[in-house]
Amino acid sequence: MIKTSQEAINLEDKYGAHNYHPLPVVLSKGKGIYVWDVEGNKYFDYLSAYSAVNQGHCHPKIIKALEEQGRKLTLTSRAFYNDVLGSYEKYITEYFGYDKVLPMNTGVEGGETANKLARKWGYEKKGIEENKAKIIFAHGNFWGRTLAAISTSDDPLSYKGFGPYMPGYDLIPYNDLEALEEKLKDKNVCAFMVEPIQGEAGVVVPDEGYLSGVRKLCDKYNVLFIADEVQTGIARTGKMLATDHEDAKPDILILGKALSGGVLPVSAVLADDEIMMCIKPGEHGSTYGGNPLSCVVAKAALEVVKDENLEQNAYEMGKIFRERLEKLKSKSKLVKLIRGKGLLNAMVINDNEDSSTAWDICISMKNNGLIAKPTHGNIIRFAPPLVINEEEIHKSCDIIEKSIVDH
Ligand code: IF1
Repeated sequence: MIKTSQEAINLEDKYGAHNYHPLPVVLSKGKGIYVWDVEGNKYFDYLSAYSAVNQGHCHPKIIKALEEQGRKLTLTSRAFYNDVLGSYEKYITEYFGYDKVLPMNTGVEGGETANKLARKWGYEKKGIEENKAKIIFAHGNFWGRTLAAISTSDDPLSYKGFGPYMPGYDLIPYNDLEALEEKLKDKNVCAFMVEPIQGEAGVVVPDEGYLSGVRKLCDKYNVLFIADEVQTGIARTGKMLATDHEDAKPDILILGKALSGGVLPVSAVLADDEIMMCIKPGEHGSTYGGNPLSCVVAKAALEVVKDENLEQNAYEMGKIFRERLEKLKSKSKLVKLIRGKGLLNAMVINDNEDSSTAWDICISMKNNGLIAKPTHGNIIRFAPPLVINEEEIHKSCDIIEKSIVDH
């Protein structure tokens, strides 16, 4: 049994690969918007496991689904039918308005699945010559850690030392419709895959009209619009999907993270038959994808989002949160910029990506009872669970303010 935080840190340090550099806090309990460390200190969780815990930690309805199904049947593989997959598929396709869903586990597998679907569609429907299909991405994209995902990355931290890279990808600037149109003229392009708000890049919000512009250009050139809503989806930005803010329904929608409310790795790729039926039995899959446990958990997690009106709450609380941070910005020289939508927000601290200021502020915030994570050395992401209320927003903003003003 772990008795102190230091004990747990020492174990991870000695026996775990050093592929992360966590904030020095060891969590042992979570409920709603709060987490507790081994010593019993309570924190506002302003990371929400990178937006996986939109419904709040250990949501009773989701945990109930987990427990009940866990006693009944957890995994069959897709070699056999199971009695919950079909009703989950009906539920999620109606929920998001697509003909079909392909269930996977992690977000990056969702991205891989979308890439494979787009290539297959490119060959079968668009008539691209075998092995010539291209998929366009934006600079600053992040969609996971597999070899395909790092092959589209322009962040050396992600790709350097892991080559050779997957061919068939091309990059353009984010938020640039002209550059996109130039690329889409190439007949070998089958898809443009993009995050509606770039998460890892530091919560980069494109101009209004960008997403609907992407939709129009993809229509014009017969190219699939793939939206990576792994981080932005499921009410995080104040709409069910970030693409719902505009007239920009993607051809292929990728969901992950909060699809299970932080309980299990559950991802999903949604598309209409014209695209989804391009993949035939045996051509794609996963041992755990579509397992009964994940299906009931995901259904419960989606129900919670509707039952508790998390879209509306994220929208309203996000507004109050940004107003508070804007006030703080006018008081503090450290804060350069506040940006975001709904409850996916970021604060840019200074212009120096190599500085330790954001890290130091995160340490102060932790000491004052709120945990968040710096990204790129000079940006702090703020993404609490969407069940947060107004009083709690103000309390947590007091902590953020104190930590920055004291700095
Ligand atoms: C890590 C950031 C978040 C994602 C989008 C797909 C995936 C992700 C838009 C892949 C994953 C992660 C993974 C996590 C850090 C993280 C992250 F810091 F890099 F920027 F969320 F904000 N599409 N995002 O953001 O999903 O396979 O991980 O389930 O440490 O890699 P996954």
